[in-house]
Amino acid sequence: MTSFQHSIIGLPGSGKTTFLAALWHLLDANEVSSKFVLDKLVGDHTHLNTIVEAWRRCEEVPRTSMAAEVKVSIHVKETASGKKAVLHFPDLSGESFERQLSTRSCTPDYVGGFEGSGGILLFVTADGPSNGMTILDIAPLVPGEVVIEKPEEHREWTPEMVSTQVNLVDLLQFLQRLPFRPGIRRVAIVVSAWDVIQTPDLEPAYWLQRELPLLHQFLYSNPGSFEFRIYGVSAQGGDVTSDRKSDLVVKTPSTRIRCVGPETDPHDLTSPIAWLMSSE
Ligand SMILES: Nc1nc2c(ncn2[C@@H]2O[C@H](COP(=O)(O)OP(=O)(O)OP(=O)(O)O)[C@@H](O)[C@H]2O)c(=O)[nH]1
Ligand SMILES: [Mg+2]
Repeated sequence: MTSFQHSIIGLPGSGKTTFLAALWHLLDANEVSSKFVLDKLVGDHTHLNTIVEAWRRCEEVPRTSMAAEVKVSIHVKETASGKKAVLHFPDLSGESFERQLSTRSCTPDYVGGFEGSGGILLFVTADGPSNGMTILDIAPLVPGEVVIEKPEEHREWTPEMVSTQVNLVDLLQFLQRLPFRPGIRRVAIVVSAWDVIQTPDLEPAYWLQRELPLLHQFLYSNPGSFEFRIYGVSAQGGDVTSDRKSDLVVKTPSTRIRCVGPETDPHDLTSPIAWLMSSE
């Protein structure tokens, strides 16, 4: 049986925990076709069971604090071949990544997470302001003169001062230097909250190029370090804090999930993970 240590990267609120909750339900419930299914229940699933309960009730999963970070392990079986594997994922807090960015350091455990044979799930939410706008982009839209504020007094640098894509590129650049082992890593970009996208049939790859061009260009121009694919994922199925919730709770839970991207069935959240593990 092969063991895959996958890594998850994502700033606060990028949809990491909701994805794990939906994945746990999908694997356990067998309601829709997926590339792999749950093989057996081994180990401690307290965290997965806690988050999946909220997910099944169409409630927001609790945000992950640094104190609540855990690793989960799932024994799965490939649907087509019957091959068995153990998948390990950390559920890290977005705050840990912010800390890594501002202190320029990370834990040995984090480094170890990138040593194994798995790949990386990198999360970014579609449910946020468009990134990368500068005052020059906005200027023509604002009537009157744009007043450029005077420089403020010195403030300590924080990751919120720069755009999401700059932070994500920085997090990926960490992996290109020691102590991380060199080599080509697979990265599945998961654009979460894909349900907020108004344009039907929008390609996740096009979304990435339009919304996060720096991240796209970085991945594209570093084939010696990263091989990437892009998926649009709605792990919740919609905004559970809105009126949509009443429509969502009556659905068969796994059919709320949407996954758009290469080689995937419409509800199959396992597709990005299967690609991380495949040899093609
Ligand atoms: N509309 C919509 N919202 C989503 C979806 N998935 C997650 N969200 C929302 O995104 C927010 C953050 O989700 P989390 O899964 O907690 O994000 P996280 O990356 O684990 O955040 P931290 O634990 O703070 O690092 C929550 O308000 C979720 O309800 C989705 O598929 N659709
Ligand atoms: Mg979380």
